[in-house]
Amino acid sequence: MPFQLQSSHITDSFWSHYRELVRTEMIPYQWDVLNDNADIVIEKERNDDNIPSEKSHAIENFKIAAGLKEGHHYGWVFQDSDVYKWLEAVAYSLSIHPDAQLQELADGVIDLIGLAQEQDGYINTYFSIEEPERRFKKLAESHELYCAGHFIEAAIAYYEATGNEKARTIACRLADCIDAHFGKEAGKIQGYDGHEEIELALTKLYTLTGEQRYLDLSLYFLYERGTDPTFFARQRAEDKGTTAVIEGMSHRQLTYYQAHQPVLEQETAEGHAVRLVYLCAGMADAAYLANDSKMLEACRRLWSNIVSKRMYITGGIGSTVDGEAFTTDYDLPNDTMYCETCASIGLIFFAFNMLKNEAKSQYADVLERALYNTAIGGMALDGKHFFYVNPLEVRPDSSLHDPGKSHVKVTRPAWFGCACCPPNLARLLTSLHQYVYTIHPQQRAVYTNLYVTGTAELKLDDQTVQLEQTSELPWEGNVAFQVHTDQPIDFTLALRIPYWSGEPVLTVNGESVSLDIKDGFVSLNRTWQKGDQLKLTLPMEIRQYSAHPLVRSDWGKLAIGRGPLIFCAEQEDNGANLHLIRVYSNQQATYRFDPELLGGVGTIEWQVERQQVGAEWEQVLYSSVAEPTYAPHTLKLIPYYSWANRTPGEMQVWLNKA
Ligand code: FUB
Ligand code: ZN
Repeated sequence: MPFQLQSSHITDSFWSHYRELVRTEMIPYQWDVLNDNADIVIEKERNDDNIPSEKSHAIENFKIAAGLKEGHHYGWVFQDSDVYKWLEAVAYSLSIHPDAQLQELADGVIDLIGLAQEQDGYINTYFSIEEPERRFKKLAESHELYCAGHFIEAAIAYYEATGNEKARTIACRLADCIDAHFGKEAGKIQGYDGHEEIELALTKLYTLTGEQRYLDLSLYFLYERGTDPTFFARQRAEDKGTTAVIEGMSHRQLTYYQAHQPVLEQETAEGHAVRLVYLCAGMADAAYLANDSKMLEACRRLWSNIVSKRMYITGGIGSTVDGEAFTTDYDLPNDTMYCETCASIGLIFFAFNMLKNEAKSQYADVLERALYNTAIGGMALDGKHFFYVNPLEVRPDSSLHDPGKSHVKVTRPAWFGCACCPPNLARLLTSLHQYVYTIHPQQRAVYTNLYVTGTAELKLDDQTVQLEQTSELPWEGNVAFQVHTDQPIDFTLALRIPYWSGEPVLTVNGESVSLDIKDGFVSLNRTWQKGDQLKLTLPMEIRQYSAHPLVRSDWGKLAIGRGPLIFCAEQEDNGANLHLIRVYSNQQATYRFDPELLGGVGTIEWQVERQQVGAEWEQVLYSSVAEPTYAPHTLKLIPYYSWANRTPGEMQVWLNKA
């Protein structure tokens, strides 16, 4: 019984603004950066002499690999992926907003990549230019399949947006090359890339082409991972290269690569956070496509460990800079954490692929949390400055003087030596329409994951139904739907009741409906008529959140949220030394939308207290006699995503409780 989501469009003012920013600012800006034409300072993501940060050189690398120019590769071994993610963002943007000039430019990039592709389908500018003999010989570091995965994703998006056959052909030839070299069969490499990505790209390629071997190859990589603990070590021992592919990686434990155990046995989220969530996104999609219940169970286990023990309230993940990694349960330091933008984007991919498997609102809740807080917090309001690391607490002086905090930036740099995050944001924002709904055809149900104004076309049997959604999120919780159908039609429209909502109210054609909430969704199974109208009110209250008592960094503190947004205090509004502020949880806070501030944001004001630092502390570091004194203070909070867009200063999400 056909039941498909044919298309989804966003017209929402909050999100259209971001998508326009990508189209008008980020895409042209990033193109300039990739071509070394932007007059910017590229920053190292942390103090580390090995980080190549003079220029991007990413397009130049392709020109050299294609034989159009002479020279050497510059940048990280995975520099190609910056171009691929940009291209993917262009693809989605073209599907929203056709632009012949941009398409011509992107067609040219596809041609260039085609020229850089080797006879057997292989593409990687570093290995093609510098060390062809080392191809696939140092997979722990080489990122060859990671880059391939990013190209495949970009090519699929570009083919779908523009019909460019060449993109699809290059992608299939690349996947075929990988298929020819990896697998269980004798003579093939029995191993996998140190950085997951190819797995989730191959499931997408299978979905596009229907070629079973692409799904099989994805499953091969997933199941092979962690089965032979000697694989990376053997490759390292056999490697004849005289230089490291990436300096300083040889000491990494297998957990860093999620290669310490077969994935079905992994109980906790370990290692490099982006790798883990890309792995999980691939596992969840493969589980869905192959109907693999064991794989799904493994996804559920890892999901549960992340969201119940290792995720920040902002949807950030990765507690340490060392290995950009998870640490242990409840270890969530606010000022030394990593919370890489890409990691939250990967968490969104994981959440969405879980929603394909099972309609449980917890996945959409986390997707929304990561999206509205860490993901968009990863970029400045101008679309041209980015965070790699997203702290929940900063003190500019410490970032400057403490080498252990060199990764915790106080302002967003224009670009990074390792520029994985900025184009990742561009592709996420331009593809956001894909995350709004999921379809469960067996149930004839469409599930609403996100409340975003826009339309969706559903194909039901031979009929097309248009779902028109109007939403006031993230500022107010008023949502409405109108069903446009020529004929009456049966299907289920399921609506998520978010964790942050007060008592929800639902009416259909003005009549109130009792809410039977299952797995966080209310399902309306009925015969829909032309013009049926539905109104959902999700009261947005100011919420005070506490962390699990074992999260030491948050003990005795609370964080404020309203709707999907987490709020924070900035020095600009509250003065320096934010740690001196203490809040009374029984004190009323007030919410107000300020159209003039930071492009228009909700603000929260709260009467609190601030400890005074008097003369008794002059030249005194410790005292057994000084009694703290407090003065009233009006605390002003802004949405976390909008921090660091004014004068650089302190910021704090978790506030001390009185
Ligand atoms: O290794 C490729 C990308 O660079 C990772 O996903 C990011 O964490 C950064 O290390
Ligand atoms: Zn990144």
